[in-house]
Amino acid sequence: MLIQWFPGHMAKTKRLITEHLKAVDLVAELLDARIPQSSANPMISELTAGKPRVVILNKADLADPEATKQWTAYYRAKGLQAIPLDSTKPQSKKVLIRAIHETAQPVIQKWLRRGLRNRPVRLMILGIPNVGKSTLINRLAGTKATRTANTPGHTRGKQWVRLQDGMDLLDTPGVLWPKFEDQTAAMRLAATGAIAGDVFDPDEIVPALMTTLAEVTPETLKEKYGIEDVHADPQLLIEAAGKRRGCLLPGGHVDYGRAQQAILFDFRNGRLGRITLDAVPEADA
Ligand SMILES: Nc1nc2c(ncn2[C@@H]2O[C@H](COP(=O)(O)OP(=O)(O)OP(=O)(O)O)[C@@H](O)[C@H]2O)c(=O)[nH]1
Ligand SMILES: [Mg+2]
Repeated sequence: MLIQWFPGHMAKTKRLITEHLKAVDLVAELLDARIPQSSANPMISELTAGKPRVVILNKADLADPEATKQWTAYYRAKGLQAIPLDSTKPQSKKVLIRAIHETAQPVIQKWLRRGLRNRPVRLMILGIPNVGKSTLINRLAGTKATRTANTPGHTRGKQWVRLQDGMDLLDTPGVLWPKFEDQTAAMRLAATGAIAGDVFDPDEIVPALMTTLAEVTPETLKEKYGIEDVHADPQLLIEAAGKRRGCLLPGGHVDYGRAQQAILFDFRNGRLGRITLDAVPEADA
C-alpha cells in the first residue's frame, strides 16, 4: 500500500516535535476514538518521555460508546489521564480544560514546592493528520481573530495562546506520522479518512473494512445493507450493499466502484451508526 510519508519527512517532524517539547510542560495526545490503536503514533511514549500526557479520544461522537469506555479504562489503567471528546461541540472546552488541569497537577505541585507560583502550564497538542488537532486548538483558543488579541507569550519564535487558569497552549500542533507499516492500522486509517483518498486503493480498503465490520458489528450490515450472511466473501458483501444503496449500472448489475465509495461515505459520516474498529488488546482488557 502506498502511503506518502517519507523517512526524511519523518526525521524532520521528529526534530520539530522534540524542539517544541522542550518548551512545554505537558502534551495532549489526540487519538481517533474509532481507532485508538491504529491512530496512535508508534513512537509517542519515546517522543514525549517524561512529560505528563493526557489522551484525548476525539470524534467520540462517531465511536461506539461502550468501546470508548473500555479504551478510556485501558489508558487509565496504564496511568494516563484519558477522556472521550467531541471537539466539534462547544461543551468540549470545559471538559478538556479540566482534564488538562488535572494532568498538570504533578508539575504545578513541583513548582509550588520550589516556590514558583502563577507559572503558566504550557501544553501542546500532538496527533496524526485529520484527527481533529485544528478543531481542538480553535475550540480551546478561539478563532484566529480572537487569538491575535492575545499577546504572544514567553518563548521567542513560538506563538502561544493564553487559556484560562494559567494555561498556555502552543498554537501549532505536532503532526505525527501514522502507523503505516502495520497493514491493519493502515487500512483502518484509510477507512476513517486519516489517509487521503488518492494514496490508497479502495479495492484493498473496502473489502477489509467490510470484513472488520462483519466482526465488530454484524447487525449493522444486516440492518443497513440487508446482508444476511456477514461471513460471505467481502466482494459479495460489497455487492449486496451496493444493491441496497442503489449503485447500479444500466443493465441492473452493481456498480462495484460506486458501491465501495458509498460504503466508505456511510462509514465515515456515521451513517452506519457509532462504530469502533479497534478492540482493546485482549491481555489488557
Ligand atoms: N464528528 C467529529 N468530527 C470531528 C471532531 N473533531 C474534528 N472533526 C472533523 O474532522 C476533520 C478534521 O479535523 P481537523 O481539525 O482539520 O484535523 P487536523 O488534525 O487539524 O488535520 P490536519 O491539519 O490535516 O493534520 C474535520 O472535518 C473536523 O470537522 C469530532 O470530535 N467529531
Ligand atoms: Mg490541522
